[in-house]
Amino acid sequence: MTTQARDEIKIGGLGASRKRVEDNRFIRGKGNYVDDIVLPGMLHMEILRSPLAHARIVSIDTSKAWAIPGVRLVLTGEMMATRNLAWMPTLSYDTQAVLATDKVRFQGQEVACVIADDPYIAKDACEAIVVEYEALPVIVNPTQALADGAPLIRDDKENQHDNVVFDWEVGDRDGTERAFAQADLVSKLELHYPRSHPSPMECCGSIADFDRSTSKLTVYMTTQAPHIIRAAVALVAELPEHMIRIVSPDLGGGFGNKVPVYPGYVMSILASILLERPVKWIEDKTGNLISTGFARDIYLKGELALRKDGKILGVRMHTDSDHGAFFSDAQPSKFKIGLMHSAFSCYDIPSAHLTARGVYTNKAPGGVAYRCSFRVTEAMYFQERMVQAAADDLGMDQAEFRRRNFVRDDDFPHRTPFGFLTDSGQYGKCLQVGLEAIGYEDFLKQKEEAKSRGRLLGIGISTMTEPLGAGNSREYDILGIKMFDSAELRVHMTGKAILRTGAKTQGQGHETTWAQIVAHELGIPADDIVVEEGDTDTAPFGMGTYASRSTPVAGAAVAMVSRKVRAKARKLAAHLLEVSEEDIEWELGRFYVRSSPETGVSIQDCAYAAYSNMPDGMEPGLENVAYYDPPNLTWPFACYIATVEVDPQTGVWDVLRFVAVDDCGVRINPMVVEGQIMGGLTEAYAMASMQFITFDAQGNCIGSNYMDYLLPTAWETPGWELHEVVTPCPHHPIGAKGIGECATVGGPAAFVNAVLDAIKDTGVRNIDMPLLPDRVYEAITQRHDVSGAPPVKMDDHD
Ligand code: MCN
Ligand code: CUN
Repeated sequence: MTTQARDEIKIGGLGASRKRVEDNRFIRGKGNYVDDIVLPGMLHMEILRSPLAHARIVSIDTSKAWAIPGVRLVLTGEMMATRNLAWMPTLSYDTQAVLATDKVRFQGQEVACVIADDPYIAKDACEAIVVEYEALPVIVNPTQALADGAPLIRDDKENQHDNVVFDWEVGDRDGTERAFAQADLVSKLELHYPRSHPSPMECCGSIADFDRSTSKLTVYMTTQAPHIIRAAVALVAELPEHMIRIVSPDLGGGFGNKVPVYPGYVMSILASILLERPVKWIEDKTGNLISTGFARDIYLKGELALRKDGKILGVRMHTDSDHGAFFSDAQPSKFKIGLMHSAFSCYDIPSAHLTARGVYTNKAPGGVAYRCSFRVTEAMYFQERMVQAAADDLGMDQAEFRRRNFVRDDDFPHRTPFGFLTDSGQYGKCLQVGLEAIGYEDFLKQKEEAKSRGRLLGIGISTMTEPLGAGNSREYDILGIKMFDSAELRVHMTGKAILRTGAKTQGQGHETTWAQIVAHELGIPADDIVVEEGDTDTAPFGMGTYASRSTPVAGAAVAMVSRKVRAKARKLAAHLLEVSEEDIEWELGRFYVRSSPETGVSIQDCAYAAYSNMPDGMEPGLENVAYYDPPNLTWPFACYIATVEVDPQTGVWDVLRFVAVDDCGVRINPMVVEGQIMGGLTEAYAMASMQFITFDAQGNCIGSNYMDYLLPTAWETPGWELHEVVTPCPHHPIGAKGIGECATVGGPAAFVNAVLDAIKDTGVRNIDMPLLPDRVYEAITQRHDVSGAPPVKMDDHD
């Protein structure tokens, strides 16, 4: 029989490198970002921030600000307190000041805000506010935070008598101890993963619009999780949930920065309620860089118990994480240090133990994810740095060492040393593809040969599997709200459709790729499907987009809702073809009679029938909604290999080649996936080579602008050579795994391992990121490890 099925690639289905439909408006300058939205009668809000990192507020005099013509409202912490809004809950069961009342606890903290007729008046009025501070001793790292007699940062909290946020542990302490007792060799490493900032091009902002006549509050805002915000506003501000509409329009990147709830959002909402006018707040770049969503800033200590033949017997890890003044990590409730314990998941290790301690410091709240599924970036960096150090300590080839310890292809499902369940992968194959692509053996020869002429070449490998796609509602929740997601599909009479999900694209291309899943399931051309996300009045409930959870969770819901619609279409087809449903077969885009394959109807015919010719008793219309609770996380795998040359005279290093082998299961849109990988690798390169955000001893943030905090441009970014392996996810309806963060997670270790490999003869075990030339030069010439821990090169570490 000749099939009449639609050609899947032609209709933009699974596997089509369809051009991104959202780019039609972006490249024409027709995007609709929060700052593009102008409402009648709109006022503007600006924030006054603290210049000091730790100080008692003696007084705030706002009289001069009020006197400026055009000023409508000046808010201080004291006024917020009368509404019980001076403090707000964080996503990690802590509290965070909306506007400071008693003390300021980091430089850049919100102290007051002004709402005025235009942003310039508001800014001038902020400068007219006089705040008297009494400076307090400042804490900028865990050592200082934990020292005897350290000043108490969170004296606002009852029962908080030190600067410890949490003490947490996971794994098998006794079993791990036994493993270490049996070891031939113990390999140790200590390092600091520096603070970094997601720094999307678009900063944060909101427009709150409270309408007294309808009691409806509409907020346009930069958020990756609009439904969570709606729930937070309902619960914290005690407004009725059905009267709150959160709209997240086009986002100019998120990268994790737009997950938390920021004081600016809250203040614009209160101001709009008080003034009954729309109030717009748009953060500037420095405000964004010094006060919002930092990531990392964690000290890691690790040990691997090794057998002479290269087998890893056990792993021990300790982390000290710097959370800044408020513990506002966005992460599943159960896990204090995110999914740090996903470390070593791709290796077959009998036992592992992790202790984690979090501390408060006088820095902006840190620890939100930046392109990492809750601390996974730190976990994998640490893992791959330790693996390389261990291979060196054993005198074993680093590729061979990994191969010996990988979980084997036939060993799934596999329980990881910390208790996760991984379900699929071809780790050895990915590594092999990578080694062949880079020409491993040849490079090793070339390296030896170069060495004889005084040139330093190095090769660094990073292999990892990471948990993407929270959740499964049994184990994952945020503030008690279970982690699942949803999709709603409405097929119109002519076979065109609209799809809405609970996720929210920030640049990942959901408008393009979700339509491809529907095309795959229903045979409706992707161009006939419009995708909408981010409006809580229309989108079904979802937990939003982060942790690369959209494809694993919302994407699965898209497949499932399409299948529900197909099931109904089948009934319509049976009716149209006048046969019973059991006699009907499906091929892409078409139902036909099994005994007579030429006799069939298209999905579009069924759609029309749903509105014009449904069988007696059938509910009209062709639409449905699906809520999807994934059985497990998805576990993509990646192998990244960098080759570098280090200049011993200057410490400058160049990337010679970079090979990436990614296995994210079935790829919905290969071009979009490659875009995700290239962008992620560029961010990885930035962290490894140049990005530097730190604090001096007074808590001044160094890196508060793009002159100090560097973003790589096309000029300095290496070329990426991409390869793929496909191991379908066994539980995802279309076999896809997440990809959005893999390259940022796995990339940094490849660069750092390569530079350390190049200077291996110095005996240096670690240089902290970023590997600035002066640090590399210091390592080469002084032959010691180089720490980048802030405050850098100051003698106040004690
Ligand atoms: N995709 C695919 N096939 C797969 C997996 C994914 O075609 N097997 C496609 C998806 O359809 C989607 C994109 O790749 O269009 C990313 O999918 P996914 O891995 O599900 O990640 P999310 O959509 O959940 O995006 C979140 C992730 C995170 S957490 C950060 S941080 C990040 C990232 O995506 N922020 C980004 N990539 C970003 N890319 C841009 N441009 N901007 C950001 O802010
Ligand atoms: Cu981890 S940053 Mo992304 O999860 O939004």
